[in-house]
Amino acid sequence: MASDRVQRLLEGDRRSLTRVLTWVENGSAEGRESLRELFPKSGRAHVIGVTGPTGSGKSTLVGALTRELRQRGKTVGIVAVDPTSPFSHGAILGDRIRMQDLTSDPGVFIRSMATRGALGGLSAATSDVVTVLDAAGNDVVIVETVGAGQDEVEIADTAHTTVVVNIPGAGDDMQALKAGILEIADVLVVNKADLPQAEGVFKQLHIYTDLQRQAGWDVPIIKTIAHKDEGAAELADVIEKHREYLTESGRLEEMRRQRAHRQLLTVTQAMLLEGALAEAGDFVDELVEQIARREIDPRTAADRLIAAAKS
Ligand SMILES: Nc1nc2c(ncn2[C@@H]2O[C@H](COP(=O)(O)OP(=O)(O)O)[C@@H](O)[C@H]2O)c(=O)[nH]1
Ligand SMILES: [Mg+2]
Repeated sequence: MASDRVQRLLEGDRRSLTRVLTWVENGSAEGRESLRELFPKSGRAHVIGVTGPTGSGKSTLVGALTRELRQRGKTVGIVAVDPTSPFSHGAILGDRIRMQDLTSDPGVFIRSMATRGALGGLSAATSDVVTVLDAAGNDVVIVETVGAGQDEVEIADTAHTTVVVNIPGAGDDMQALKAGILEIADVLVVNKADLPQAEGVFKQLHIYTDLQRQAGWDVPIIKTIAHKDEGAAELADVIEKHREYLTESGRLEEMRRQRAHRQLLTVTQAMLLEGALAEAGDFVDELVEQIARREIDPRTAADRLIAAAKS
């Protein structure tokens, strides 16, 4: 039963948390039921998105940040939406050893997400997983996404604080800028600051942020050496400052309402579509044929599909 599991999850049972997350990721009936019960208990966690190119050290940095937050007494949930994440597999030995102190810590919960199969797309599934980890009582939820395509922009819709990780010497220092992901950054990180070209990236990012000032918040640029935990404390400090800024400026409230609005519309859209398709059967194929043959326009076809669902 979903509610028994939810009850145990709320009491801190990790196996129940794992089970509920699987339900939620699969979009099952138990998952929906659990989310209904858990949603009112969510909204306390500070959600941090960490994005940037593959290999920039996001997972390593998330590990370093988590260790720092643990020292500050915070509990941490981690969602890795990166199939190559050392949180799931493929870690080189050194990384794996460093991950172990996290995986054995009862104040840390790590979830790797499958990148396929979720109804409503990955971002919807991610935001549900965040809701569950939040309701489970984690003070902070960190979401790691690969900087490829839409994911990193969508993560900015789920996170309160978006951290964009840059690295020196990736062929083109301003790769990230081109991909447009600097625009979503609340905090910029130059990781691998032990490499000689780091200073150049740092300077370029300063020029960029001088041009792109956000009202009320100056995007800080932090140098880190993630595999040595260097810069993690400074990163935790600016994230905390950003959280304070969001709260005090009223931005957080505004964000909550914008997101509630977006969630309502997204879910309504998905449900209407589901409803329209549930009864339609071959009628969909028929309409597709008619549109393809230019016998009817898509809007008329949609009208008929909706009418058929209602009757
Ligand atoms: N030199 C150097 N290597 C790093 C640093 N941070 C991470 N790495 C290494 O970069 C590689 C990719 O790291 P990973 O965290 O998996 O990157 P992700 O793909 O962005 O999650 C690993 O071998 C890390 O050990 C750093 O600050 N300096
Ligand atoms: Mg990773």
